Amino acid sequence: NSMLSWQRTAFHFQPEKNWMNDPNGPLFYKGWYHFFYQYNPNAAVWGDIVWGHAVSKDLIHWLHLPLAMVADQWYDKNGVWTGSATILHDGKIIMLYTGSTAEAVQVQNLAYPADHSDPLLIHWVKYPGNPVLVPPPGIDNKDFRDPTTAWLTSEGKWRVTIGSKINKTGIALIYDTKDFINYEMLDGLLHAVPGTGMWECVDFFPVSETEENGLDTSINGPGVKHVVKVSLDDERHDYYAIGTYLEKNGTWIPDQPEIDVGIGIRYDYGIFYAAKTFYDQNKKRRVLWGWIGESDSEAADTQKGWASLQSIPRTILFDQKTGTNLLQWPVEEIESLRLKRNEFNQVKVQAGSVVPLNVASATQLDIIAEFEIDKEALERATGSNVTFSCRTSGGAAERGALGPFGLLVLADERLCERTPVYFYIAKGSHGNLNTFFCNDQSRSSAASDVDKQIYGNFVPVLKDETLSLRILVDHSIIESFAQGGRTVITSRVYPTRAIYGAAKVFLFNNATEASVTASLKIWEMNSAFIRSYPRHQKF
Ligand code: DQQ
Repeated sequence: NSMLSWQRTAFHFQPEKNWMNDPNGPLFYKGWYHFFYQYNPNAAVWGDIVWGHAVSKDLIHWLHLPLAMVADQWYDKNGVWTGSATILHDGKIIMLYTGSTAEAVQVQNLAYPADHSDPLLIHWVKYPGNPVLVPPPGIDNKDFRDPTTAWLTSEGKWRVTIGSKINKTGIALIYDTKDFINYEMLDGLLHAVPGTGMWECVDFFPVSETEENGLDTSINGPGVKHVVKVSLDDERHDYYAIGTYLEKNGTWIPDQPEIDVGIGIRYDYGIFYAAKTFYDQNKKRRVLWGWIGESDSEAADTQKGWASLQSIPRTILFDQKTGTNLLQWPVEEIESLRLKRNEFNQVKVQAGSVVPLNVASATQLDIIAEFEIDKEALERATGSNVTFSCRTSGGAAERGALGPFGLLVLADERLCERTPVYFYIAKGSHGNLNTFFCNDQSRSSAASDVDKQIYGNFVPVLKDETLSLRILVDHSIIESFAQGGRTVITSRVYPTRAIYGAAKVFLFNNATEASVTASLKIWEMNSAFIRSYPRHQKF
């Protein structure tokens, strides 16, 4: 529908029409990045789920391919649900995915490419003996889904984990297999956290404590930590924790019990769910994909004829400086879309002011910004015991001595619509500084039937670090990264005026005391080619 067509993005992955959700089975094979996804071919709402498929040379430009798998067997009649890829020693690929059976029982199924010599992996075969796993005793038929990529044990077996729950405790079951057909369930669990509910889309992967590259999923040993990520069905957020994997009994323990899976750190403090990583052997990095839904009404989605995006793929690294969190950063290939560069150096933004930035077109941007806050004001500010929270604050309108300050993106000339992406520094009663990173959607749109929450969280800032921001703006999405990707927020916003050539970008400082000095690079971004598959071809 042309009425809402400005909400369509220019460089984010999305199907041509209808509904998309979780990323599935991402992998690199014979020169191509493959991306599969939960897809409803019939409507812009969830249902009739099959696997969509697309390929890319660079994770940015995509070619849509025919559906990889449809719901054509009793063991996936109610949906070809989420799954993961494993690349075997001989280079062959296997897919494990959840089927919702004709009776709506969740089972695990095996599939593989029909022709490994086809770099596009167009045809997929389901193993005739499916399902390969059914819910074990004590597990509800509807709580057994989303197998991970398999990794090797020291004995040379493959190991996978599958999310579930017992009462209100989220759990990750563990299985060993030699052939992906026969499985042995381990007595223990990879992990369990009371009160977190059903664990969807569990992810499990190693990160290096010393190197700047990613690790193959089977890597273990000194200098390696392991991450567990779960998607909380009740809350619809992705949480991760860093810890130690004990390979012998297949368990994992968090470094810090108070920041355990499901109760600690989120990948993203905005809208971002069912994420999945893969090891990219092409560039020796671990790449994260995440599903970004809509936050407008279902009626609007039906009117648009599409719903959901995928995040710009993010490289994931262990933050060696803090030792307590991951770093997420848009893959470097996104920089190939940068067109005109606008530079602004040492712009002084006084307390209580807004500074327009002269950028010709501000609907497709890549922004890098650094902020220095006036040192005297920092020292002068009185500390207090009051705890700040982005979500429950008054947003960018709530003034403190040392914030908020940052950018207004997808703003119209008169600032009727704008989305502030900002820092807020709160001084504690002991003089300690707590820095928060927030997105305020409350004035993002003149439309009333869209979500206008204030998002955000604490961001770690080490001594003598400047505050830094990266923001990707693409029509109806804002992905923002603070301090090199320690804290990330994705917002979906639906401006009605700040669209196409009418969209602008501003600096703002709503602090009462501190002035800030900002230096920015702002690139206007090209659109990516996301092409449809030639229709005349029959498969
Ligand atoms: N989406 C899939 C499930 C998964 C959920 C169904 C997470 O396999 O648990 O579309 O969004």
